[in-house]
Amino acid sequence: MLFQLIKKDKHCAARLGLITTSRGEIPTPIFMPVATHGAMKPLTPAQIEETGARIILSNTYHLHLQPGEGLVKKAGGLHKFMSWDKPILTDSGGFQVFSLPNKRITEDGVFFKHEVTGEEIYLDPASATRIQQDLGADIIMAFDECIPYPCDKAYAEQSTKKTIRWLKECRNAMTDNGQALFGIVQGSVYEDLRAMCAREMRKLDLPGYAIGGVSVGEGLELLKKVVGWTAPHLPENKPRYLMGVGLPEDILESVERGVDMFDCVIPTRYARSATLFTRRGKIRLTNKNYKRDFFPIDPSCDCYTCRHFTRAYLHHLFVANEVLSAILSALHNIHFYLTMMTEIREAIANDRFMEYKGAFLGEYLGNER
Ligand code: PRF
Ligand code: ZN
Repeated sequence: MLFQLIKKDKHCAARLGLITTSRGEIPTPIFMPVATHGAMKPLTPAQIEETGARIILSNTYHLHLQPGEGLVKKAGGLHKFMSWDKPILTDSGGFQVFSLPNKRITEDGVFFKHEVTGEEIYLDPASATRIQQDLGADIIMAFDECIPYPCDKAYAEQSTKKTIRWLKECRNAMTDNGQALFGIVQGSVYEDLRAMCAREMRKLDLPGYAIGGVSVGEGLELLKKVVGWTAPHLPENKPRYLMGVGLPEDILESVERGVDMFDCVIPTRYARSATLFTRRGKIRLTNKNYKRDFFPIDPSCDCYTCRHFTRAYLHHLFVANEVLSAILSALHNIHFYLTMMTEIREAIANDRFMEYKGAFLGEYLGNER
């Protein structure tokens, strides 16, 4: 994996870049749709491609529990198993395991119970890395502790030091087969811990770095601060990935502060509950106002859904509980996110990111406020 920093916007820290992998190129800033179990509820890989997705995210935790990395490896790796030949990034399980109610965290790893069988399972830096190698991901995330919010400084400090130590164990567990390991900066909402963690991790000279432990209930103002404290300490010539973020406004604020990669379940999850993104804000399609609305979801959108269907038809599909409601809505929402990312890249190329952000948010939030 290779990252080229193409240019920086003259008026903020936004960056235009290009990631090159053996499975294709990824222009940055980029949004990665989420296929947790190796499937993007409810789209086929052909439909995912049609949204313009260049890279998707999948999860170690879920695939380890079901069907198990051994089976995926036997099937020829995750790309072949799910029939997606573009890049895949896998998250390490560090986030999923730490959000479970019954877990036991030690200095070396985490014990937890299988959701269905109740069997005790253990994950640590070495096993999380090996699982991701077996899955065959192009980008592998380090096993970290995602610190909950709020968190006192003493806990945050010892946890962050452990995550740094775990990163070294992940790197030592890597065998060379062309996969790229990204470190994950933690440090909760403490500026000095974020800086310390970033400085320690960059010494390892990894192919990329993530900012973890955000979007855990701290709110947009703190998220902006944490990104602003962390990004400047990361190497300029490596991609920066903000994990699990977020809403369009979160992404715009973070691009402005120098983030290159994002992932979030929001576009697909919202699609299933009838919430669709438009340039003028979110709309809730089950609302009876849409029963006789014969306009597309977003008249300015050129996705398959908007080219062929009306709000009234989607309203009907949701009321009738048809599977097609989720498909058409997910196609539109992911297309909405990826179109925003394309426009972000064009804006940075022309040193106009701040104008773009202002215009986008003016229109988008204007109707929600
Ligand atoms: N660590 C990992 N995955 C994550 C996070 C993290 O901190 C987050 C936090 N928003 C989302 N996904 N490994
Ligand atoms: Zn559309």
